Amino acid sequence: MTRDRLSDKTLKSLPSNVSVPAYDRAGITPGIVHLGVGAFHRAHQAAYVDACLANGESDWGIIGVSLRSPDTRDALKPQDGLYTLAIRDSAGEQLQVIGSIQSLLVAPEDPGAVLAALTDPRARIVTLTITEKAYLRAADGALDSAHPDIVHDLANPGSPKTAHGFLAESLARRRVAGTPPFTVLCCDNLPANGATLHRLLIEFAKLRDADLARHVADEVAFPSSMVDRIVPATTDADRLRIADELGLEDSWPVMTEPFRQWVIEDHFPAGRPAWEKFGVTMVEDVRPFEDMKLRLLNGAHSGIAYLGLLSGHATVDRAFADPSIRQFVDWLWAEAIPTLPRDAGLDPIPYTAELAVRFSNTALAHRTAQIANDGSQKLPQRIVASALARLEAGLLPEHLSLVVAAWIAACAARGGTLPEGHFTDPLDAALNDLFGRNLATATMAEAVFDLAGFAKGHAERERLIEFVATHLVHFKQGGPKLAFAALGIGNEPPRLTE
Ligand code: CS2
Repeated sequence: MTRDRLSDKTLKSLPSNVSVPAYDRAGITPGIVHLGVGAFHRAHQAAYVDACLANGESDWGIIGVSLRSPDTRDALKPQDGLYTLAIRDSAGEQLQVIGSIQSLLVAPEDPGAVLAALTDPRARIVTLTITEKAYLRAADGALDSAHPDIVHDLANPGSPKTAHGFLAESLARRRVAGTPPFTVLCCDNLPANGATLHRLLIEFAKLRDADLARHVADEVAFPSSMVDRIVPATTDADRLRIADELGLEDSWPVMTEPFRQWVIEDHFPAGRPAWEKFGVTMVEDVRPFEDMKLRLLNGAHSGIAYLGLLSGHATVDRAFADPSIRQFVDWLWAEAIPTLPRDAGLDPIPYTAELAVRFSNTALAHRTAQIANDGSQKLPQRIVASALARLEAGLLPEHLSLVVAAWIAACAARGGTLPEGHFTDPLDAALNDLFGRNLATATMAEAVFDLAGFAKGHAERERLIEFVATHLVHFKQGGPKLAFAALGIGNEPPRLTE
């Protein structure tokens, strides 16, 4: 059956249980340019902005930019940028059509149009969700200035490919035109994400000209933020179900959970929407929130993903229902919690209790393979940082180090017990090369640490590698069962005899 498409024109035909933008979309002007307009942005920042627009703040419409693929633009353009957000848990599904994305651009097709959007004086904030690997950091954390895309952007400033290239060129043009800089709001899961991007962009600008680097350093604001909402990839079954519920076709609805959180450092010299009216926490220092989220939510997520994959679980809820993995996550949290800053008054106990409920959400079917992607980019801030902090404090990181080993074991299992290409990593070529060399386990662990830059230059690096190598031996000899058993997980409790 062919159905009409969701669009401004068909909005009024939606059933009354679907909420729709409660504002005149034609009256909105673009105030935010978002780089990386994927599902996460559409479930999170775009939904918060939608609430601000409905509250009459009409100058914060979003221009969504894809830095790589045209897929999102192709899906949403015929829908006037509209899409359905499906908020799901065991209680059911609540549908909300989001209207905050006014237009969509595809950078590789027309970098000039992206630069035009970024230099428009009405654009006062640039937000980013481009994933960890798109920040193009070398193993030592500095800008990877030898990366071909960076080399390209330095040689062709008027047609960039990277976020760095777009930000630097548009800030340079705004400066020449006398337009105040926009505020750059990083929304990726990186530690001190604003400060990290600021540092990388200064490094990039220095390679162009020292004056621009000074401008970026002194005059552009980069507040850090912590973003949180679980957003599994949309499936064809989701598309069919949503179309049935809407009575209209939506090419790319987004699935998510009821929970959402956004904590932002309040430093927006060019102005900002009144996000705080809609549940956003504006703070001076995001670090305690960010550490808690990266180490407890994302750290556990990565553990569940790799151990889940190695134990045959395709989704987070199923892996988390596995008693060994469940027990492991509790121990992981117990290891990570003492590494968190204590000065902020945050309480990790109710936080982890809530995480346990979120990870058990069976309506999401969040795939372990989705989270497994890009481990080399994710583990430093999720796992390695807390493991090193424990070692420094004279504490053991037995469970944290198991996640690093599980990542290596899962990477090596692709093409064997896991399908080839089941998940990917920017280091895949080099990792596969290592796995093919039949190295002794300890040598291999060391080589992976070198490759990924884990714990580079840290005094406790060797000790951490020893833990990882020991777990790897267990994975090799007896899979996750033996690795768990060595930690006392999943063993039969001792039987009392009369
Ligand atoms: C996940 C995150 O895919 C992943 O690596 O850990 O995307 C996670 O779902 C979000 O950070 C939750 O806010």
